[in-house]
Amino acid sequence: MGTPFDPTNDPHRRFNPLLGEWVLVSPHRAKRPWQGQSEEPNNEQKPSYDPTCYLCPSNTRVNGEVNPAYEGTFVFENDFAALKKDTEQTSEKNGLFQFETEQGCSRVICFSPDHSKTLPELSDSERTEVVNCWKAQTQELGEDYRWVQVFENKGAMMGCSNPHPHGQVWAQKHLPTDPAKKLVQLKQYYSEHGRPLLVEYAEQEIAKQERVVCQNDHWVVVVPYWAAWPFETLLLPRFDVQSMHHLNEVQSATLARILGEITAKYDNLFETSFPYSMGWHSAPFDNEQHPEWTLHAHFFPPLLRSASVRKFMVGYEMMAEAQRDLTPEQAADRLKALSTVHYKKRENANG
Ligand code: H2U
Repeated sequence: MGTPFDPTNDPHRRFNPLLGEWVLVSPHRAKRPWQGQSEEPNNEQKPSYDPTCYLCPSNTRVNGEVNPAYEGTFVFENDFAALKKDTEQTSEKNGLFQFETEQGCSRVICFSPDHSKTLPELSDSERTEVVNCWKAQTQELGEDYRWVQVFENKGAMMGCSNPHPHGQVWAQKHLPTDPAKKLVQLKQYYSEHGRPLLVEYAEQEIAKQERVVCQNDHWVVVVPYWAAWPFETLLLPRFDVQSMHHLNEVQSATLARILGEITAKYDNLFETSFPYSMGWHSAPFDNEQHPEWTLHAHFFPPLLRSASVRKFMVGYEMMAEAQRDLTPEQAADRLKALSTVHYKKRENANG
């Protein structure tokens, strides 16, 4: 018989009810000595306009098209789109060999004409414009496609090809794999409990305050109990809403505010422009009611110990299941303690 179970020290598995998957938590590993590098704060200042950037206003893109002299957000069809709207509709199943064609579209969303800014460095009203753009894209594409995926890859570490502040939206006829798993899980919870899983989860996290990073009247950011990435967060509404385009003006403004807070905290964690992939899950557009669904966003950041030391999801994670070192509660404590004032603004204010 060993000593009694201590969740801050002993290996255990946590269940992710959104995907029906388990995560291995090995908190004792976070205590292992670290002799790797630690960096100086990154205060690199990019220019507001870069003549070589294909996303800056009035510049020419790879295919020769010229961007307008845009002043707010700007959306264009991806010149290297992963999905096409007029692919022939056909499918085949031949034993183990099965395919179906896919129809869709993919667009690039520039958040701002200012090349030097990222989401946390924009003003609340500029971020509200980004939210309004996400809403309009979701509504428009939801009329033609079952799934609308709004997302942002930030930083070279996440495969982002250009520092100009931008995200993407992809829309497609079929429900992709992860949202399809989520739909099954959320429907099952709703049929058993009569309330949406994520509405109940947000209420319980707010009551516990063990994993809450920041909150306002309408939104809450938590490191989910089942987080896989070291500083993964989940952004949840504190009201019942299924889709991005259903947000009213006030809810959009408070969303812009909390997005500024969580992304500033992220940048402040290692005093670097914090890489992540983030994305929104609105309910599927399939002409059905989705009372089980709650609009939400995931942030999946790769960093673990410093601006360059990342968590690799490799051997065990690829072969078995996700694994993390520090506990979600420890990650939440660190993020919660950080200022919501961006470190670059702080430096400027002091300097
Ligand atoms: P990422 O940085 O997240 O890769 O997004 C940039 C997207 O911009 C990428 O998908 C597109 C790329 O295909 N792009 C254009 O559509 N036109 C260009 O001139 C360059 C890049």
